[in-house]
Parts: sequence; C-alpha cells; structure tokens
Amino acid sequence: MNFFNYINGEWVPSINGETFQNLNPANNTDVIGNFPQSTAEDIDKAVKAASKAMKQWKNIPAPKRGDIIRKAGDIFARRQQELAEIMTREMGKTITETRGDIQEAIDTCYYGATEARRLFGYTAPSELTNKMNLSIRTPIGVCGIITAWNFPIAVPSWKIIPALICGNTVVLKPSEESPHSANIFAEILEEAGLPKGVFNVVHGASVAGSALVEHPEVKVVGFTGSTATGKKIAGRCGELNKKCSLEMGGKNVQIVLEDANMELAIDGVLWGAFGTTGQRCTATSRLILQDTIYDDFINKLLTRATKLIVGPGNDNNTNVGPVINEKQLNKIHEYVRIGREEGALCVLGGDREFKDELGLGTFYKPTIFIDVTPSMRIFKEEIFGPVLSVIKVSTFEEAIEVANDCEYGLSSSIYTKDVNKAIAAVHQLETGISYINAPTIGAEAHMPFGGVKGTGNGHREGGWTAYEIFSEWKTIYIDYSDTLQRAQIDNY
Ligand code: UN1
Repeated sequence: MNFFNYINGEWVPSINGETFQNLNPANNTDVIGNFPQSTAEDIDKAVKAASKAMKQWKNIPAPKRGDIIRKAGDIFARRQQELAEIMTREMGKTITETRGDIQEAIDTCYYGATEARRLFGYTAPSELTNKMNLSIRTPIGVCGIITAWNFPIAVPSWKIIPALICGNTVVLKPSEESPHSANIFAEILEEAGLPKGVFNVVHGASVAGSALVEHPEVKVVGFTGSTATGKKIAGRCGELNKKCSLEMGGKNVQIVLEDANMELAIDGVLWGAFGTTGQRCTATSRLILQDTIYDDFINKLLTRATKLIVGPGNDNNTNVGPVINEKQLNKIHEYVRIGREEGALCVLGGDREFKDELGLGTFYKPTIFIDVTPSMRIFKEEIFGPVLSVIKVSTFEEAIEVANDCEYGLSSSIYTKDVNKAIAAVHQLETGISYINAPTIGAEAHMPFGGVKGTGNGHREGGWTAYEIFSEWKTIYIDYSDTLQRAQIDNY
C-alpha cells in the first residue's frame, strides 16, 4: 500500500517519487506500506502552505480554534481502537499501551480546548495616570515539529495541539518508524474542521527533518528524540534565531528504601522498566536499592520478571512487545555485552528472543543486571530497551548522590513510607519529574513534562507550560490621558 504526504489538505507523493518502506517490528514480513521519502522541496511546499494558512487561522478567535480541537478529541476517542491497532502494528507496543497513547492525545485535545478560552495574559498598573498596561499572547508562525516513534500520537499531540490553539500552523515530520499514525492524525484534524494548510505532514528521514529546521519561514522547532540530534538542532536554531523546544534522552531512576512497600515497588519497577519494552524516554533504567533489602528485593523481582511474556503487541497475553528495529536491537545487545564486560552480573535475559514465531520480529528478553556500579556505561548511558541496571547503596544520602550522578534529568521515583525522606528526595533529585511511591512513567497531559540537564533546554511540554513555547508576548500600553506622558521622566 502507498501512503502520502499531507500538504495543504491534499494527499500527495514526494516530488521526486522516492519512498521508504515501513515494517511491523513484531513480524518483518508484514509490510505496512511505502511512504514518501521527502526532500527539501516537499518541505518547502508544506511550509509555504502553512505560511499562507497562518493568515486565516491566526484570525479565528482562540475559543473557536478550541472548538475544532475539542472535536478532534472526540474523533480520536471514536477511532481509538482502530488507531491503537494501526499503531501497535507499526511500532510494536501492546494494544493496552497504544490505547493509552491515544488517550493522552484525547486528554491533550480536551485540555487544549479549555486553554483556548484562557490563554491568560497579565494586566499591571501603569506608573502614569490615565494609562493602562496589559500583555497578551500572540502566535509566532509556522512550527516545525519533529517527533519520535515510541509515542506516535501522544507526543506529537503535546506540541501540535498547543501550537494550533495559539494560532500557529504546523508542519509535522514524524519518525519513519511510525508514519501511518501521523497520517491518521491528519485525517482526524481534517474531519474536525481544520482549514487546509493549517496542519501538514511530510514524511522522510533526516534530509526532510533538517530542511524543516533550516526553512526560513519556520519560526519554532519542537523536537523529541536523541540528545545528539537535539543538540545539533539547537545549534542551528541558535544560528538562525529560532525558538526551539527539545525533549531528549533520559536515564531514569527508581530508588527503593528499606521501609518501602516492597511488592508495590516491584510492581513499579516492572512497569517502569519493561512497559513499552523500555522504549520510553521516561523508562526506569536504573534501580537503586538500600543494602538491607538488596538480596530479598532482587529475588522477588526476578520471580516476577521471569513471568513477563514477550510477544506481539496485538496478543492480549503480551507484557513486553518487540523493540522497534534491528538496529536498535543490536544497540541494546551491544550494551548488554558492555555490561558483562564491565563486570555487572546479568541475572535475567541478556539475549534476543527467538521462541515460537518471534524470530520474524525484533524481540529482546527483559534483562536485569545486578552489582552495577555508578561508573559503568550501562548505568550512565541511555539504552532505550528492556534493560535494568541495579545498584546497591547503604544510605538515603548515597541513593540521592548516585541518582544525581547522571547527565540526564527527566524522571525519578522514590519508594518509601518515610514522609520526610520522600519530600527531601523530590527536592534533591535533579529531574524535571519526580514520583513518590509510583514508577518513573505515568505523566499526565495537563502537567508540565520535560527534564533538566541533558534531557531538555528549559521548556516544558504538556499542561499550561506548552503554551509558553508556542506563543509570543505582546505588551500593550493604552494612554487615555490625552497628553504626552513620558515614562520615567514626567512622573519622577
Ligand atoms: C516519552 O517517553 O517520550 O509518562 C513520553 C510517560 C508517558 C509519556 C512518555 N505518559 O511515560
């Protein structure tokens, strides 16, 4: 089957006719289809359409824009099951999780529709008489959105919906691993009544992504992906004076203190480390245990982790779906080799999963390393797969120190019943998100999402903070005194 770009409300092939193929990671003989391998020319066409559409879209009152977005939320809800199946087929995670992914977009739409009626500015008293000061949010221009495959609907929605609510137009360059979901996003916005050209999808690889960043009419770049690519984008955006919001890598940590509810902490780490096959930027990839519970916790964790079922995401029994592709699988396996070489003990998994029919896909066994030390690469670097590194500490203070010894800062979690330690931990952990007695994954659409250190560049998607990224402030002074009043001069 052939799929197309969505430009100015039309489904079109790439200008040069080139395509790429997308495969089901659970079964590489299942070809989802061919998608346009777009170049700078396709990007230019889409950006021009988006630029033209700005004139109409920005003048529609924000609450009316919100009505369209609310309707999009309704359509996402109506198509949730169908879209979940499409998403599972192209990127692998279980249907329960792909339904959750779409739920996050539904929540983002409904939240966005309410934000359209706020978009609050500030009023402040003037220092002069018969003069008033206020500030309002204004749209910025065409937003270039580049997203990853692990949350094909939720993560794009975090950027696209606020961008549209603020009165901007959008060109989305989705990951080559989840292009079909992006096209459904376009279908849904079209059905909701979005005017032509306001939202566009251009498929392709880094050629298309770079062209989007470089295009002079793109004023804001929103990116989710690796830290290496994000930093390059930020560099270019700096040179080109573009606003740029980055969501990059993570190396998230769960701390379990000796007084914790152990079963709850095991539930948390199993979900955090092996949900979405560990392919979340919020996935738990480091587990810090207090020495007094270390052996017991590991034994119990292993008993439970051994029971995880690896399989295709569309099988109701599956807990852990495939990894996205062969390249990623090889990267994970290389980290496992490095972990062994560094002297950590692999007590579960550590190999590709071939059982039954799984050899046709890219499956990896849930993997646990124990006796890990903070200097090991498996404890420091993002693996983006079902690999958990466990480390032993003796005190709360040491746990925090080890947790913070990390170049990333997205999500952290602590399990303890000691309220003082729990609160102290969330203040001391250097991450954008912290959980108490809950896993490192589970962000909600209406709260700020993002990280510190190597994870982000100071912006937060999700919630009201996303509206900061996609709007510009306009300050307005209204002088109704009928005289020339010189600020800083006539009043002092
Ligand atoms: C991501 O991994 O890119 O909190 C996003 C979570 C999800 C979002 C993850 N709600 O894990």
